[in-house]
Amino acid sequence: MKTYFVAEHAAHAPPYEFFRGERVSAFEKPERLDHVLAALRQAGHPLHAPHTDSAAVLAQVHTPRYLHFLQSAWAQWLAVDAANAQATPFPSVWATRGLRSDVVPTNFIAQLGLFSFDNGTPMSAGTWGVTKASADCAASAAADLLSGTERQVFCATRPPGHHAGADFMGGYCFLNNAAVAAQALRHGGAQRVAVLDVDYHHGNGTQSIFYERADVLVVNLHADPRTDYPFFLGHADETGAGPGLGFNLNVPLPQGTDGATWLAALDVACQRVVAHTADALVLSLGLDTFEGDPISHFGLKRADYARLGQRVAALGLPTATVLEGGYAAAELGHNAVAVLAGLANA
Ligand code: OKP
Ligand code: ZN
Repeated sequence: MKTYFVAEHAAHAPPYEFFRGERVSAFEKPERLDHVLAALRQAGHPLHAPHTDSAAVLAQVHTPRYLHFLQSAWAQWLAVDAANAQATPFPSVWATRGLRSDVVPTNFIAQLGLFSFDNGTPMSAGTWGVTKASADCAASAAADLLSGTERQVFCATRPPGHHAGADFMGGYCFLNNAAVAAQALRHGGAQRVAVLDVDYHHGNGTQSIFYERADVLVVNLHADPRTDYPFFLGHADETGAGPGLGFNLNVPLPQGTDGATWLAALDVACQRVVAHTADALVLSLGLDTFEGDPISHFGLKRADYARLGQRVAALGLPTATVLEGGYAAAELGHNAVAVLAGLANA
């Protein structure tokens, strides 16, 4: 399967995050993708640099002020103090209910809070370049599907994207790669697109970007937000709004869900995708449903990932698959390759 990647992905490498108030090593780290790229090479999947600029589609997915913030963030951080080159910025104040989010503060830490919904999305010097190039991978995959050059494309990218909304970052995500692929498909002529998000965590950003649209169906299979991140979106009663009513499906599952139960839920999700009669599919492929994942609580095994690929391939749709989460780094490449094998073998 044709795959896209960003050679300089390790330039996005915030060293730490917070867990229960303590500094811990970042889970979303370059080694994740190093394992994926090694496994892709070993399995003979060709790796390509992106060939399509996502800028026009990014402007349809994200707000101008948020894109400006992301592009200028590291320079602003250095302007606060040149010694910040060796430090990692975190927000400490958020524009929650009753506070104004329409005025962008000049204070950089306040901007971080305005454009974040958590303190779990640190950046580093190379973050903008790597995230923009990752969005270019998503746009390249969509272009290949539109031209008919490929039926299946995989974006081996990090950081993930599905928690990023039109106007905010969160959950290690800055630009929403799946939304870029879906919007690029629509922009390039696909009439109906479906996004299927199988990451352990609900893809709140993707849901919110397309929530009032009927042309992009969003289906999420994820841990119940009552117990799991992102907590404040992803319930079963969220079915879309306005013209998009009926075009969002959430299938929350309890912690401890095993492969058999998960695959049965995947079948429900796939039936909804079939009913959408989509021209193309975007698969948000999080592999943190794995039994060995250090921050998640489902029990999928390697063999379940081949079944996942086979079930999605049976939809018979041109498919852009984008990598989301998955934090058992040493297993991540093997699990990704298992999905690709299933996708290819429908
Ligand atoms: C991103 B993706 C752990 C706190 C939870 C957020 C998890 C983001 C997952 N210290 N951090 O959906 O895999
Ligand atoms: Zn996840």
